[in-house]
Amino acid sequence: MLRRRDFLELGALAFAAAGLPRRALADGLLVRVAQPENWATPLAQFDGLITPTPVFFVRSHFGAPALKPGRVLRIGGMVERPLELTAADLKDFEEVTLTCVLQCAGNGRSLHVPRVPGVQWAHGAMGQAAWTGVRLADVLKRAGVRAGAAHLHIAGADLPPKPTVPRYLRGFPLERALDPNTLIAHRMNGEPLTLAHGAPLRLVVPGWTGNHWVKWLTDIRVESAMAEGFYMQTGYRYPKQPVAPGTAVAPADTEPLTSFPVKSVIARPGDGEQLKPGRQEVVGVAFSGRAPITRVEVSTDGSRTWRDATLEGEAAAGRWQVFRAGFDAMPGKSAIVARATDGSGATQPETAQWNPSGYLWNAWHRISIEVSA
Ligand SMILES: Nc1nc2c(c(=O)[nH]1)N[C@H]1C(S)=C(S)[C@@H](COP(=O)(O)O)O[C@H]1N2
Ligand SMILES: [Mo]
Repeated sequence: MLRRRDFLELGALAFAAAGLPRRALADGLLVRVAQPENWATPLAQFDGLITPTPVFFVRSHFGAPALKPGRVLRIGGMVERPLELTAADLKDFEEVTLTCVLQCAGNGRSLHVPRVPGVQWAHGAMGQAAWTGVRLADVLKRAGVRAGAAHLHIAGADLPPKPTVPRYLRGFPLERALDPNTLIAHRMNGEPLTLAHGAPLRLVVPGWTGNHWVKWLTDIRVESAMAEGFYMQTGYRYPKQPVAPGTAVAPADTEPLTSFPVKSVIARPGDGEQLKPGRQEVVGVAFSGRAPITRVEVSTDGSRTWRDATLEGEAAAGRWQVFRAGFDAMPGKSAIVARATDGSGATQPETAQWNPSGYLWNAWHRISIEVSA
């Protein structure tokens, strides 16, 4: 028999399922913008190889469309055999599971100096998950890409609040689509994709910024020319040459974003944390969209001296590893800093390269601690 309390809880669940109250859906996440969903993962979660789905950041321009498990994805344009696929049809292709980082291009935006407009992310617009789906290359092979094709034009089911606002339409070169790591995914961390993360089908583009990972997929068209529209010609572009902080950059001097650079983030201790003297540990994650991580250095004296951290997990471009460094905490205040290096020889810079949209922030992560006497 149901007690009155259980009954009330069931009632609350029913409201949550109907989308009310929305706040409940963001439990465990930091709400940057409530609606549309722009919810960040707390730093303390970045101490493992997998970010649990309930605390995995959500970024959306217009909010999720209706949940439609049977939604059709059309593959068309310059192909011999246009296809219509649902999530159930993916069983006709080889299944692939990849563990890799999803990071928003704007992750760290709020840390750029001078500040730039846009969602004010700190560190929480990233996560690592195991993504399951099929290779986009296999689907395109079945469709038969015609000669002269060079770009994909990609759309999802989400629509802007009014017709004068441009839709979220993206694209990337065919070459990237044919990379065996580019997936059409339907599962995340072993469960069906949630609506917030793109159900029923989304793209997984390891090593490249989140804007390429289109959710709620409806259309993939193969074309000869690059896709157009606001999110190709204005958004998600980066200066071709480094610019001085605060400088305006003409569109002709920008190019589309692709991969994200080397980065590490400290999960523990937390910034401002009070610690006991004695043996303590710095833990975090390090990754690069461009090459495997080769080294993470940690300083516990504000970057005067550095020592190598140990690495856990598999090394690969676009995949994060956990780093750990033990240290003897001495009474007083100090700063802990981490910096990673990848296999291309790139090391995290002390100061990130400023750019007008605040993309790709990857400066040394520096936190303060206070050790009691
Ligand atoms: N259809 C659609 N796909 C989208 C977006 C969107 O607004 N609409 N946002 C993109 C951006 S900018 C990012 S960072 C990722 C975030 O994925 P997540 O919400 O699963 O973390 O989704 C991408 N895919
Ligand atoms: Mo993003």
